[in-house]
Amino acid sequence: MKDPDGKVVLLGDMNVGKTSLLHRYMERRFQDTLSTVGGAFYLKQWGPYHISVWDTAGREQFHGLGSMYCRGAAAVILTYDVNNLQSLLELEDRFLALTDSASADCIFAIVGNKVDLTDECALQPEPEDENRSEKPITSCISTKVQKQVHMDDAIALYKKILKYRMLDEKDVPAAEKMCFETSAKTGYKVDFLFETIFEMVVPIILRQKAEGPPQTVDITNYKPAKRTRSGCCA
Ligand SMILES: Nc1nc2c(ncn2[C@@H]2O[C@H](COP(=O)(O)OP(=O)(O)O)[C@@H](O)[C@H]2O)c(=O)[nH]1
Ligand SMILES: [Mg+2]
Repeated sequence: MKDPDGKVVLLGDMNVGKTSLLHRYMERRFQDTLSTVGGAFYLKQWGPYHISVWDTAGREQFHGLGSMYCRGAAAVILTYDVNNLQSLLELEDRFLALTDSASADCIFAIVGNKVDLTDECALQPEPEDENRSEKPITSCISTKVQKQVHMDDAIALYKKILKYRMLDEKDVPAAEKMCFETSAKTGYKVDFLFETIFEMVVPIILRQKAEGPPQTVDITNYKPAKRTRSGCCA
């Protein structure tokens, strides 16, 4: 298998819909019961590049695996459930620190999923032919359950992330562009989310390639030094 050129990681609490979002995008469907076994990834061909998109199980921090998943990541998708305020708070409290190992120029997206439960307009997937990237964020009138988390809360979190990463607002994509509301169930804005991220990841891949492989130790061909009789290494 070809090595991926870049890496995107989905992080967020259990049950926010990470696996469903990825499944919707890659498999084009929604399945009510999907289990996440450890961390799984899909390989997405994007132009000439292969981008690995990692799903995580949501409890990685307890096993110290979260930062491993994020190592070298070109983009991190922080996912919450729009009907669960706690799931947004957890992103800052538990998941943000896991992104320390991501690429220095890693881009961040904040995604509020399950918007089909609150917004009438999210009951339909987006029409295919729309010029999606030109569309401003519009919030539609809720006729259903009252949303617990609003776009403003996500935008505030995005600004905290910039502070945490010591980034200047003028050097990164605008908060309004990087906060999304999706429904894995109906497909609402799911393609838009992933395609926006993949577009943004390409320049990071190019930069990573130009700089060469990261400074890591390759242990696949490592042979331990032979021990001499005296116990010293040869
Ligand atoms: N209504 C609705 N339910 C969703 C949506 N996305 C996921 N779910 C449901 O939420 C639960 C958790 O989804 P899952 O993808 O396993 O979440 P994960 O733990 O973050 O991977 C499942 O019962 C899904 O069917 C969505 O967009 N809308
Ligand atoms: Mg999952």
